[in-house]
Amino acid sequence: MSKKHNENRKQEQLDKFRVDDSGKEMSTNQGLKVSEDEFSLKAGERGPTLMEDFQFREKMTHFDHERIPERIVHARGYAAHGEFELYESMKPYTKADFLQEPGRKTPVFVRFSTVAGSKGSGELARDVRGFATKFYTEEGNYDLVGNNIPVFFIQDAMKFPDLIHAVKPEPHNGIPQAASAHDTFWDFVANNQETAHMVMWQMSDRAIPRSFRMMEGFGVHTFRFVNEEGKAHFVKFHWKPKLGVHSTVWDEAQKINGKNPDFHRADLYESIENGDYPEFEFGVQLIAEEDAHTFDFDVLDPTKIWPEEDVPVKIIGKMTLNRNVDNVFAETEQVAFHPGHVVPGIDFTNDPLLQGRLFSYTDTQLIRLGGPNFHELPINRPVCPFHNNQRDGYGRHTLNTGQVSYHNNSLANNTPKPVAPANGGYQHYQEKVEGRKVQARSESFKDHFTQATLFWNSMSDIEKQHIKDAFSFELGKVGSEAVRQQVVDMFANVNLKMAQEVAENIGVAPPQSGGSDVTKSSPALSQENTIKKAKTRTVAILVDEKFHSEDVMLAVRGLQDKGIHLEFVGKKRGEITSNSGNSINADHSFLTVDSVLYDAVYVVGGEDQDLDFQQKAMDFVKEAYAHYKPIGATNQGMRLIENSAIVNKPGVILEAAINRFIVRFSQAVAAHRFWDREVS
Ligand code: HDD
Repeated sequence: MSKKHNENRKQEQLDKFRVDDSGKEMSTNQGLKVSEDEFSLKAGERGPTLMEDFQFREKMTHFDHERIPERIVHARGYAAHGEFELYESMKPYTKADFLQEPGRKTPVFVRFSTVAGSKGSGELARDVRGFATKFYTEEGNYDLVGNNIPVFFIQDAMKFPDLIHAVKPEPHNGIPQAASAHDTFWDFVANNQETAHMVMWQMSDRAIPRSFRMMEGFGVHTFRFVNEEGKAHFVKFHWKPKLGVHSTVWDEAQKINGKNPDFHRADLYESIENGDYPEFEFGVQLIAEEDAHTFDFDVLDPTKIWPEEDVPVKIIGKMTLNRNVDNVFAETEQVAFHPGHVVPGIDFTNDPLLQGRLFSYTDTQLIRLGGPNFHELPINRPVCPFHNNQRDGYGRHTLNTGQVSYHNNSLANNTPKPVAPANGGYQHYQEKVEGRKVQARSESFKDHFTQATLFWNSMSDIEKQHIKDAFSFELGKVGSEAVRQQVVDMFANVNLKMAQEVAENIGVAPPQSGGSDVTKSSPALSQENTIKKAKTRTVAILVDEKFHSEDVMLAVRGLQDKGIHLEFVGKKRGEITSNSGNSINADHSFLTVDSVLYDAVYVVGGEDQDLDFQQKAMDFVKEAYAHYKPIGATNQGMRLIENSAIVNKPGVILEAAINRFIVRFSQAVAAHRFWDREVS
């Protein structure tokens, strides 16, 4: 399928580096034409390989060095290009150039990731998702390096290595991969109680998203907007997916990891190839600096949200991802994000987690990308010019000409020269700072449970059930009884009944005291209140010999008109013949796909449907039913469902009239899941 090009400045820049090798003559890296690429140079056909075989040495040496260290966190990721368009000027709040004129477009590159797993791990791990955006602005790169959860586990970067050591596979046996369900993670949680709020999110459906396209993104920290007059506002950043926020269920997520560990990247890649460009609106929450002390939390504390009902999210723009990468290593693997990549008008705060990040990200790129010139890699280059006196180092590309590489100088007329703030030079916000040098936690950072309970209170019944199930699963895998006990005792401070129910499931004493008197809730936190659409959902159509051609084609057209993506699944891949003699091509067989890979199932069957089809189709349907997914049937498919226990259950649509079927089934697909089903 042809790629739709996003003709923007970043793409024009990347075009200069794109190379198409197809149809070309083969050569060595020195440009020497190659005549033989299958056999090394030997002393006689059965003799030893010769040292002088430069071609073999070049090929093998390159191969031997083709891996770089994976990211210490967020190793498993996938990325795409796109553009950001501003709806509303932020001029009153920030002088950032890309946020001034409505309609202004800025190229972006976004990398989504899981946190704990290695580069090859399954994508449906119960985990936080990274959501890192590089804006290639005219004033330099601005990186918003966020997550799909708006708070963090810890308050001070000093603890980051401890947190990550605890969640990664345990050092003595390297187990488990991409999972938090083990002793060291929960031991860390119980002994670092500022984790409470984030752990509630991590145990919620947010940690098992349906798609990267259906997650929110958050800058997490409080940042500063600074306007032309030098006035500052505290700001939090939000990405809101136009398709709403949707998740899988845990049993499904675990099975997807086996059936298709690339589920999330494939979903992103294919959506973009199909022209179903993922869209996220960009929102800001703003608090004037002088109002920062009017809240019952410290705005610098990264374990706190600003409830949207108290501080509304102002939507100011939209990001559209419209181009897949050409080369995953060159772009996705080599992209280097950094919260310290800012532009004039955007500044930091004293959030101690953010402050530490400002050190860590450059440091990690030095080992990962092999030296200080990673900004020259095509994906990392700003689209505006850059000049300074930094030179040399591994892999330097630029040929800086001239005699001078220092400042101040007179030989080059004292250039490159610093730029005054009025002309776009970055100037740090002149915050007045005074205090004693201490290693301590601020008193205002010591409430760890109020917002954890706010989150719990905001959940629907089914979301609460999922949280309890998640705790029970995760802690159920913890060997140490003492750790299990400490964790439920800790979470009794969030909700006593929740902790007691979990305790019952994991074989420890239900806590007798605790509880919370927080009654506040924030409806914006519940996924039940999100946008629901059928558009871009995938449906498996189960079809067998002698299916009713006219009805099926009508249904297919109707569902496709609603933006639903359909795939035919049969007993075998290839041709299936209809009752009128024409045929369709099954995209998949029951062997190659599974109901967990689809949003919904539509059973058509066929006049000649045999026992084998009936059994396999019903297995498919039953699993979809157990995961609360919409199920539809027409024609012979109805007979199958009518004879089963799921007939007349919520979200199970049997409808002979195809036009009515299209309406009812597409509404069911939009609903995402039917939680009011009894599932054993
Ligand atoms: Fe981080 C990568 C997000 C705290 C240190 N982080 C990384 C990525 C994301 C985040 C999305 C992947 C970027 C990519 O796709 O290449 N990190 C966060 C958020 C945090 C956070 C939202 C809290 C609000 N991180 C955090 C702390 C530290 C780090 C406190 C260390 C002090 N993070 C890193 C890192 C990584 C990284 C080790 C690994 C690879 C990289 O930077 O480029 O430096």
